[in-house]
Amino acid sequence: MNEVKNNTVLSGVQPSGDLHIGNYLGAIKNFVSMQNDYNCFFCIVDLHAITVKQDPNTLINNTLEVAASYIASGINPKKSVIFNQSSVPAHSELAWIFNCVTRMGWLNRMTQFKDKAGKDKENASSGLFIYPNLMAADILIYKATHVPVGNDQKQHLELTRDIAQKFNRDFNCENFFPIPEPIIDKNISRIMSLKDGNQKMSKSDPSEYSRISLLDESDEIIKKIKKAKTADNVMPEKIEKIINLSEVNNLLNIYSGFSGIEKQKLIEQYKGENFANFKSDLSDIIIEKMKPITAEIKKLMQDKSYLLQILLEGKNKANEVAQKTIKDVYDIVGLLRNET
Ligand code: AQP
Repeated sequence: MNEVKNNTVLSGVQPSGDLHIGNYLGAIKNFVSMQNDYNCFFCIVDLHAITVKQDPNTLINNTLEVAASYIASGINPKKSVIFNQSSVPAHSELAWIFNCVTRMGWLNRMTQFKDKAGKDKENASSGLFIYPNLMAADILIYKATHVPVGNDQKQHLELTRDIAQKFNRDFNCENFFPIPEPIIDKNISRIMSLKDGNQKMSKSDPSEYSRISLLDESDEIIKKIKKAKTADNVMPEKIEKIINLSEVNNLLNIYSGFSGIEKQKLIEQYKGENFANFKSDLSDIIIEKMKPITAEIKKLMQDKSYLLQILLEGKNKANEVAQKTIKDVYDIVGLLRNET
């Protein structure tokens, strides 16, 4: 067996709305390349999604849409395990045990809770507060050794490492849980809203014009890029000037993410011009890369029984590993398993 294939990766996407090019460039595109080097578990984290309000009538459809997006983007269900989190109960069982391991002080330091709960902290669900414990369970139930993380998830992965260490120490089971390593790709940029370069592109942003969805057709992409905010004059000559122009910087990141061309080169190409040509070329490159994926997602969404079959196979494979870990955990913690 290939040496690196001894390592396991877990990552997930929330079915909290239509996926966008931020999810694609920041996560899914890279999942595709990881499947050759790691044993990969790609989860659709529906239990995380319900930490904020979801419409029960659309949640299942969104779950299938994430599965379709994974497959259409190139995740191969024969190589990687694709499943939805709630179908493997051991995630929730381990999360409960981690609720009893994690200290309140650790959770109180999590900045994502503060960002997501905002000023109305008293009204946030308790699920949102303990979300990092479930994320730790998602990772450790498969004894994942590596987790791809963007900046926003770094703190949660550090917490996962703390939980693994404390569990191993408290229960005298050195090395039971591996201490997972982050995979941080410096070439991946956070994709920001097309309307505000200081807000991240997000599924739950109420404005459709803030994001390009993986389901958008060419005319919608052209319209959204045309409307995207830029500086009101011309493309600056130097990269240093771009840093303060967050919207221009974001469009350059998107262009670079899809084309593989370095930002510096793009600036040289368009410097001194107004943004019309740049935007038109940017739309072209997004359309070129996304069109086949969009078409495939739509095709797969017409074949729900195929998607359900993939998720069933994924659930069975995931359950096999997760069941073994949870049984060991029950024994380690001293919980009676009254099984025949
Ligand atoms: N704007 C982004 N740029 C780069 N990467 C992004 N990701 C999300 N938004 C961007 C990455 O996509 C993966 C899945 O994210 P998620 O669905 O678990 O949750 P999220 O980060 O909260 O994504 P959204 O789109 O903003 O959803 P909502 O609005 O529901 O909160 C992660 O790897 C994430 O880093």
